[in-house]
Formats: sequence, C-alpha cells, structure tokens
Amino acid sequence: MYTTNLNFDKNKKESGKVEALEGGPEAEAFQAKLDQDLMVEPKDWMPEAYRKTLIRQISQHAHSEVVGMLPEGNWISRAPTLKRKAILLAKVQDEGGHGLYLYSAVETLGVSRDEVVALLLNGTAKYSTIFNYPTLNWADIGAIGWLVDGAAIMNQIPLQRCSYGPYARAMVRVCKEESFHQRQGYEIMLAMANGNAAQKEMAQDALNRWWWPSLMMFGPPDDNSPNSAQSMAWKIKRFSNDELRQKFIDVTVPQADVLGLKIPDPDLKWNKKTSHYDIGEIDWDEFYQVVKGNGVCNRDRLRARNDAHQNGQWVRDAAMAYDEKRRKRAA
Ligand code: FAQ
Repeated sequence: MYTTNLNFDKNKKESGKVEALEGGPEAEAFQAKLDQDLMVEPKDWMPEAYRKTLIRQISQHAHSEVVGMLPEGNWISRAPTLKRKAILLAKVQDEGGHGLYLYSAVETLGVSRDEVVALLLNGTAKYSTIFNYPTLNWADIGAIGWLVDGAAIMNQIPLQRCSYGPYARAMVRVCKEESFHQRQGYEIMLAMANGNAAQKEMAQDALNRWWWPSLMMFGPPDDNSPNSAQSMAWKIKRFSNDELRQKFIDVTVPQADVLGLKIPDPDLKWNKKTSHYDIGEIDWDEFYQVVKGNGVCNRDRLRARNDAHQNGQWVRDAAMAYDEKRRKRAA
C-alpha cells in the first residue's frame, strides 16, 4: 500500500533555483553536495537561509508530532477493548518518540530544544492544522490512523532523501512506524465498516469529517506556497505540496472503495487523460483560519501543552539536580 522507496525521478524539473550563493569554496562544496544528491551534515558549511528553513520545518514537524498525541490520547482510556487500548497506547507513544528524534535533529542546527518548544508554548510556532480538529468518537481513531498517518507517510517518505542528513535519517524509522499506524487505523475502519449499520454510519461520518482536513495537511496549493521553490531547489522538499496531495488522493480513493465508504466530494472523479482523480475545491479559507489559531481545538491544544510543560517542571528540576550532584561527585 505504501512504500518506503522514494521513486525519485532524476529528470523531474525543480520548481525553483538555489539563491545565488556568495562564492568561495565552502559554498561550492555545498552546491556540489546538492547536485550529487549527497547529504549535508551538521558540521558542513551551509547557507544561513538553508539552516533557518530547516529549523522552521523540522521544529514545526516536531511540534506536530507532539501536539498530535492529544487527539488520540483522548481515546486511550475509552478504547473499546484491551487490545485496542494497548495498540493505541503504543501508537501515541511512537508519536512522542518522533517528536523527540525531530527535536534532536533540530538541535544539530545550533538551536536548543528549549528555544523551539518555547515558541510552540507561546503560540508563535506552527504545527499541523490537522491536530486542531476534535476526536468525537472511536471511529475518529480509525480515520486518523488511515487518513492522517496515511497523509503523513506520503509526505515523509520523500523526506528520507532530503538533503539534510539528520532529518533524512530520522524519517527512516518514523516512516516505518507511521506505516504500522496507518494499517491499524485502516483495520479499525474495516472492522467498523463491516460492523452493524450504526458502526458503518460512524465510520462514514468520521471519513466525512477527516477527509478535507487531511488534504489540507499537505499545505497550501503550489501557486500559494511561499517556501516551496527554495526548499525544492535545496532538495529539502522533493515533491511539491500539490504533487503529494494528488498521490495521497490516488491511493486513498480505492481504499475507501474497499471499505464500502464514500469520499465526501461530489466532484471526485477519475480522469482518464491524466490517470489521476480530480477533486472538488478545497476550502482554503478554513485552512488559513486554522493556521491562524481559529480552529475548533487550537486553544485547547495550546493549553494542554502548556499545562503538561508546567506539570513536568519538577521532572526537569530533578534531572538537573541529579546531574549537578553527579558532576560534584566526579569533581
Ligand atoms: N498546518 O510554503 P509552505 C503527522 C504553513 S506529522 C499548519 O507550503 P512548507 C504525524 C507552513 O509551515 C504532520 N501550517 O510551507 C502524526 C508555512 O508557514 P511558515 C506534520 C502549515 O514548509 C500522525 C506556510 O503554511 N508533518 O501527522 C500547513 O514549504 C498522526 C506556507 O506553506 C510535517 O510537518 C499545515 N498543514 O511546506 C502525528 C512534515 N501547511 O513557516 C500524530 C514536514 C503549510 O512560512 C498522529 N513538513 N503550513 O510561517 C513539510 O513537509 C512542510 O513543512 C509542509 C509545508 C508540506 C507541511
């Protein structure tokens, strides 16, 4: 269903160019690495704007993983069986682990985890819009695994070959785990879609509510994506937002057919000429409202993260005190 291969098309036209770099051997070495599809490592010279772009994207990604624990975490204590509960617990814990790899990757760029987390907590940093929607019932847990993790994999597989080594390597394990998450979500949907009429209706309702927000996860359309051209030229992004969104739609529509569920888009149709599905208009006003902080759950999510941070202060204090004691002993 999903593969961890990039299928990178060497002949694909990039949508932008690397900005003119100041000359010098370091800049040439950097460009040569990009040209040869080699990875840039933390101690290599890199343009300041490349470093800042990575800090922005990787920290937003880390925040998304951590905030992303909240909608599903809400259902751990209400999972319908012990087995489902154990699976969901493991999945939510994996997402926390992804956040930690990513915060570590961002630290290789010369910022501290405290600095980037502070920006999340004060509401300045972005995280994925998808986590500002509520989980109303158990079917939503199936829909998140199927659609949200499915979209996340589609976006993250190419990041395994992004030009920055620590980010690319973190993505290898993350994608393997997301693949399990996607399957567990799909399996919940399969069970509900094949259950009684009320269960099937819940599955359809969850698909109705999560479909469009999942498509928005890929970001604004290409002609309105300010960072894409430069990020693709730097080989941080390997596919554009619209290309990945289309790939996701093309694999997901047949999966809905297998479930016997209907994608909530009257304009959805197979286009023989392009060999892709055409879809209706995405509500970009809704996307930008959620990005701005006006989604259903934005305030709750930030409050929950701030509470968790404050409640964890004693753990950080204890760890620092222990470290101090060990240093003194060693001295
Ligand atoms: N939500 O110019 P672009 C997951 C912002 S992980 C909020 O196109 P870019 C796992 C964007 O940051 C999900 N903001 O930007 C999981 C930029 O703002 P800025 C997260 C969004 O960076 C599953 C502005 O709009 N995945 O789900 C969104 O080139 C289940 C202009 O956009 C990643 O972060 C959005 N959806 O492309 C966990 C993957 N889209 O910074 C728990 C890595 C765009 O200029 C449960 N990130 N924006 O102020 C990426 O691939 C890219 O950053 C994109 C955006 C594609 C998200």
